[in-house]
Formats: sequence, structure tokens, C-alpha cells
Amino acid sequence: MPEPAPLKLFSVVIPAHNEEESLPPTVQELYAVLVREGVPHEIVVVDDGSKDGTWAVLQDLKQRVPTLAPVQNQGLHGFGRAVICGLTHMKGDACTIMMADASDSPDHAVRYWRLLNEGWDCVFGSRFIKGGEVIDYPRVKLFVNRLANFLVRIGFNIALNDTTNAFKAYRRTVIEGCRPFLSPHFNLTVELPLKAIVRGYTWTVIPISWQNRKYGEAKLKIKEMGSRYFFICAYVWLEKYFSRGDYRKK
Ligand SMILES: Nc1nc2c(ncn2[C@@H]2O[C@H](COP(=O)(O)OP(=O)(O)O)[C@@H](O)[C@H]2O)c(=O)[nH]1
Ligand SMILES: [Mg+2]
Repeated sequence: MPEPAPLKLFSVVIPAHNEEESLPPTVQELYAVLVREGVPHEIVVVDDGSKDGTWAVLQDLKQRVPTLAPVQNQGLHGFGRAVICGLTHMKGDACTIMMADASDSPDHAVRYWRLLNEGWDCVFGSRFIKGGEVIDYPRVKLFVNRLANFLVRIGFNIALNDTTNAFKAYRRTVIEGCRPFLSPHFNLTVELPLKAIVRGYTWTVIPISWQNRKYGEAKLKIKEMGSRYFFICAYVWLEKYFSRGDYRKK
């Protein structure tokens, strides 16, 4: 690859719905690691219609974390809409999407940043390759996860076995090139990487870890989401095989 121009700012986008307990440790640890590693960054936490003290907690955190840029999603709510709101507000030329419940590791975000700077358009993580791990992953969810990722891998003929995890990193050019986004809910987690791959952006994979939340409750409901995941996979699959490359990276 030719030597790429260095990136200027890494936007970490975090959707948050009723996360008053998890946000302070998540944001403070992330900030400490990014500062320690010299990563120029902003932390865009999107409060998506929280009913608890999430917004007040973010205002308070701003005093201690100067790179924190909280926004409120004033429009319709949902995980995907909140992430899209964050991606629209971000100032960076690259971004990563992380969870508010500290399930993703800040050290891996740093590795994403370094690899983007080597010239990759996207950097994906996998919890299911050598060096990756999941801690305290609910069993039924794990089974459904492995099955869904297997089907995606076969259907799209790609060497990625953790498409469904949101924690991935992209150059801004990829985000702009994948619009418009159609997923209002957790299905955005597959729309982003699948579209990026189908549209011809370059990508690489590193092993990552994931741990279950300490506070609050997990909100991904597999039954509700199944048909939405299917919808978005079918849509991107049709684009891959029938759009004659009309939406590919220019
Ligand atoms: N904006 C938004 N974010 C959500 C919603 N539900 C969950 N999240 C966020 O999505 C992330 C992952 O949610 P979580 O409940 O831990 O899901 P799970 O661990 O995958 O079951 C966290 O940052 C949550 O705050 C929602 O309805 N709207
Ligand atoms: Mg979680």
C-alpha cells in the first residue's frame, strides 16, 4: 500500500440508553487510554431518549473529560438511529463505535486507530479468532450469534466470522460512502460492515475481547431483531449480486 496521509481525529461514537451507571467508568477509562496512547480524539456519546440520569451524568463527566462531546438524539429513537446521529455529529476523519457498558476494550480501539492510519478503510474485530475472547456471554445469545455469523459468512462469501458485533472502525469516507443507512435498530451493526465490504472498501481483522455489562440490563432482544437482521442482510445481498456495482467506492 502507498504511504497514506495521517488521520487527524478519531471519533468514538457511543450510543447510550439509560446508562447512568455504566457511562462514568466506560468514558473515563476510554479517555485515560486514548490520552496515554496519544490518540487525537473526541468521545461522542449519544443520549437516546434516556429516562434515567444519563444526560446529567454526561454533563458532569464533561468537567473531567475535556474530549467528551455529548449529544441528545432528538429524533426517533433506536440503537441504529442513535449511532447514525453520532456519525452525523462527529468531527473526525475516522471513527469507531463502542458500547456504553464497557463491553469493548479501549486498547483495541487504539489498535483500530493505528491500523486505519496504515491505510485501511475499515478495521473489524473478531471475538472468535485466535487471541479473541468473550467473557460471561449468555449461552443462547452465543448460539444465535455463531449461527447468524456463519450464515452471513457463507451468504456473502467473506472471511469474517464476527460481522454482527458493532465495535468496528471506519474512515469517514466509508461512512459517507455507505449512506443512506436504513437500519433504525441493532441491525445497523451488520449494515455498516456488510455495505462497506460490498462497496469495495478495504478491511482487515484483529482479535478483540468482549465482556458482559456490570450494571443495568442488556437490551438486545434476539426475537424482535431476527427479522430486521434478515431484512438488512437480504438488502445488502441484493446490492452485492444485482446492483452491477452502482454503489461501489469511487
Ligand atoms: N440509542 C440506543 N442505544 C441503545 C438502545 N438499547 C441499547 N443501547 C445501547 O447499545 C449498547 C449495547 O446495549 P446492550 O443493552 O448492552 O446490548 P447487548 O449487550 O448487545 O445485549 C449500549 O451502549 C446501550 O446503551 C436503544 O434502544 N437506543
Ligand atoms: Mg451489552
